Amino acid sequence: MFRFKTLAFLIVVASMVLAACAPAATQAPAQPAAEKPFGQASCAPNCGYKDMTMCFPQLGAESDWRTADTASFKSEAEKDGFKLVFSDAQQKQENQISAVRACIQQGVSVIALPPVVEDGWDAVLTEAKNAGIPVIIVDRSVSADPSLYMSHIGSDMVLEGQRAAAEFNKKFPSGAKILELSGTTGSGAAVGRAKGFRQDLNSNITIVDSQTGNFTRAEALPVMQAFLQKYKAGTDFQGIFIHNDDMGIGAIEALKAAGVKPGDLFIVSVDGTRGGFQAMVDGWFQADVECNPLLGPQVAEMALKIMNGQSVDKNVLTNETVYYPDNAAELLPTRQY
Ligand code: GZL
Repeated sequence: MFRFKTLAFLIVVASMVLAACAPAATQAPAQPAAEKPFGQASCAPNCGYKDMTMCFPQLGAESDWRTADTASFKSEAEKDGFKLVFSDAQQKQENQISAVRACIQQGVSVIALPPVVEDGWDAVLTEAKNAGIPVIIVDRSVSADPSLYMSHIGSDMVLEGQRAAAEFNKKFPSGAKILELSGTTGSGAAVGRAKGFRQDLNSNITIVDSQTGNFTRAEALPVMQAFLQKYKAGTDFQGIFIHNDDMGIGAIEALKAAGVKPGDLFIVSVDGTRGGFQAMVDGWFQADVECNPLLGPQVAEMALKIMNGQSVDKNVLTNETVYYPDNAAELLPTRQY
């Protein structure tokens, strides 16, 4: 009996020793560290604006709209206390791309890119992504794959074009012939506005001719002069769709020189700048479709969220309206741009 008990004891001890030495076959494999959200900074989740360096390779200074947009970013940086790496590309994409590359080298926290045209951004956006730098597309849109940037914040340009078309449809129920002064060729603003305008314009309203004025007063003046050489105001065309107020102001100079009077033509512009409001007060514009340039605060807020690892919406569109001459004089003093 004693020997049996001794044997049983030895078997229990041996199995305990073996169990303790056996590999932990049932332990779950070590979990990989959780991927941190793209663009999250080392100061997350407590990053403040003092930790942020925002690259803002502005496309140019071609219009009052653009001037207000730039001021919106500079004043926001001043107010919040973040560093703004600003440059002016003079409406040249190659300059914007060089500025983005310089910011990548600098290792900025975020790039806020207002693209002058829609195409040609895939390579540099891929470089930014590979460098771990988040990009927010600001104002106009890009055709690049959305996986290459965090978000787009700006206007619905197609809707702006549709709103302009609605004004012509209302004015000319029996039809009309009109001209178009379009914005920068290939820009998201000009492409979208032209698309929306044509989508909704009634079929009995004909666009007799369309030329670009590159969103500037200086370039719109000769285009309007050439139009007036070719077409008789009132007879060959009864209205003009103009993609921004600055080109509208350039066009007015040519119309005045040709003896056209305020109200002779039905003109719809876009932006809603002070210059556009003045043109409505003076009777030249019969409507001005709003396009808001004051994007600095929204972009700064989104950039900080990204630095703190928070998720952001892929596309943030500005709520906008249409302004009319009937209250333009009253609103003009209140306009911020
Ligand atoms: C629109 C913006 C356009 C404005 C123009 O969001 O990109 O560019 O309508 C500006 O005034 O030049």
